[in-house]
Amino acid sequence: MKMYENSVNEDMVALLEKGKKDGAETIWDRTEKMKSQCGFGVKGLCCRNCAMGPCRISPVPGKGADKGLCGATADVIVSRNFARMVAAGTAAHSDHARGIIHLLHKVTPDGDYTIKNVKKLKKLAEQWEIDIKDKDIYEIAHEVARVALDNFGKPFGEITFPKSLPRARKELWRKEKIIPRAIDREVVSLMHATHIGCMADAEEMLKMALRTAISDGWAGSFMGTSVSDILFDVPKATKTESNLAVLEENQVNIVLHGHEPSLSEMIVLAVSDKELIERAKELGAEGINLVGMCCTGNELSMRHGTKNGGNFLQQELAVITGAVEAVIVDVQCIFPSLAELSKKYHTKFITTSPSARIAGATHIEFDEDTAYKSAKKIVLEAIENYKNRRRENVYIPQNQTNFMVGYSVETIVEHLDRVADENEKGTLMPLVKAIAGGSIRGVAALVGCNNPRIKQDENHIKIAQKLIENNILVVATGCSAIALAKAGLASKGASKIAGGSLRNICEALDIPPVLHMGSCVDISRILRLSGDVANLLNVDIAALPLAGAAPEWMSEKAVAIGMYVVASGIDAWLGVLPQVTGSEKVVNFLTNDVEKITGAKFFVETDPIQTADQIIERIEMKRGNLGI
Ligand code: XCC
Ligand code: SF4
Repeated sequence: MKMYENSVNEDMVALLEKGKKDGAETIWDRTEKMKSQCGFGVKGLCCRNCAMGPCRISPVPGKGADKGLCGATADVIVSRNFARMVAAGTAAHSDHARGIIHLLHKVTPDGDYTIKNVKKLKKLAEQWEIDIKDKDIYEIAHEVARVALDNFGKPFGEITFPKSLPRARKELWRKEKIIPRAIDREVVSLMHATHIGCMADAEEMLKMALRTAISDGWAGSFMGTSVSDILFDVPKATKTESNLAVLEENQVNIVLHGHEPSLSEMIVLAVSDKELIERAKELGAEGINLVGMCCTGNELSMRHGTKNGGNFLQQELAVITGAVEAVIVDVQCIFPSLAELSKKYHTKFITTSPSARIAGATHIEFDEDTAYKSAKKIVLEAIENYKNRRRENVYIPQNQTNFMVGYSVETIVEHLDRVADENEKGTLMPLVKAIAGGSIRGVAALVGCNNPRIKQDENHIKIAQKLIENNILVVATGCSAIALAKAGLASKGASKIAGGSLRNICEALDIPPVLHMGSCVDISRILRLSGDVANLLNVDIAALPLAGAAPEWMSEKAVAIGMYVVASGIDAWLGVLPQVTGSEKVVNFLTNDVEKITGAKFFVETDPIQTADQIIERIEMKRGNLGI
């Protein structure tokens, strides 16, 4: 008997079978081998923050140790462990943002990277009160980058927030002393507080974690998205295809996996390079087929309509097709197992980032200063590998799904313009009216990962279906968005299964009922949407009928996201139990008391239908409170 069911997608199950025959090991094999998990770890009760430990607190009161050697209680240990997850998640998103901003800081008109969206650049400059008069756009760009970089480590004051953040929210954070000062500072302070002999008050620990998480959402991620839009342009609605069937039988297949658009934007150019296409043809291929995966896949689909191979749990399956010449990766969510797995096939596993070197991989460092040349070198490595493909061992699934992608806030506004009154053009007012009038009951964000302990994509799909049936508009990012794309829910045709009033709106606006808004860093687009709607109504975000859910989450980034969502006043549903049940105090804070501070809280629900029902109930409650 298998412990865990693998995927809702039959093609993926077929690939797993193939993998078995090939003697390949996948994440599901490792999940089986892991058997039972550590009972202390599951509850967050194991501390190894110093060398007197590890200390494990007995989950059974009155039996075994009730304190660590230093005297830390279960509450202290659990809250510290959770806080460290928030720090790591914030660090990951924000370091990604820093990379993009550094790029903006050195961009030149004749370099490989240029400014693609001057309007967004100028807007950001104005918001930050940078004097742009008589200045060259590259000069403005460099100044914007400076101010952005200050938000990481400025010594005094608070983070410079975008104007989408409602004033009421900011004041609340100030009052509760959870307003972040600078991103790096919050991460460092939080890590400091978790050191032995520091914070030993669970609630205060979690409040610090909230402050750090806010810096992730409203600064790190927000700036990451804004600056990516400036450098690579604001995404527009585009149609594309998803699932591993997008691999091509007779082309060089390159899977690009990871997170940072600085790499993917150059690879996308390089695969259209005449010289490289020529070389692919010399080797007998019809062309070069670039396929995105996970969040890099989302970034590429958003801006270029690049086909998406799949989400987190498909990275090994892509290799198992036997049709992939190279998996090129940068940072985050990359299985180290790809190094060994790719050796079983002809696939080259190419790492490019100094932050994510993987033993056994081919490392070709991506150099931003010679970006195009560097990308060409990496792509050439894939092309040269085409001749090694073992045709007799190739299996490419046949089922692919069309979906729509590219719903930046700017693009949503463009669609709303179709029904807007003359004086409301260019604003979110039509959306506000649809929500107030009740034809859209609310907006729910589905985000986050896959997790092998859940049948791949099942929770994402079931929740989204039920929500749109009940006239709740779904916005999605990350691996959740890919799950919904593969299930056909991010296509315009999906409005057929939406409730009547939502269907009418989708048809009038020419949008699907599930809006793919990008990568995980692009959750900042959802924050912006929420803040802008709140500002139009002159209320705080917490008053709005909004919800967030991470039904199959696994990463520390997802923990940081959950915390900033709740800190922003939006309830967050988790489909996987976080490692906190060893402390009643921590559980109670996250699922209860935090609401008194931020106006929102966590719900933990593993059943997708129950999750959807709870979301609907809370959204209706918020509508009632608003009197709409
Ligand atoms: Fe990673 Fe962003 Fe999770 Fe997917 S959703 S598994 S974090 S790629 Ni962000
Ligand atoms: Fe044990 Fe305290 Fe050290 Fe943690 S910090 S390992 S609880 S002694």
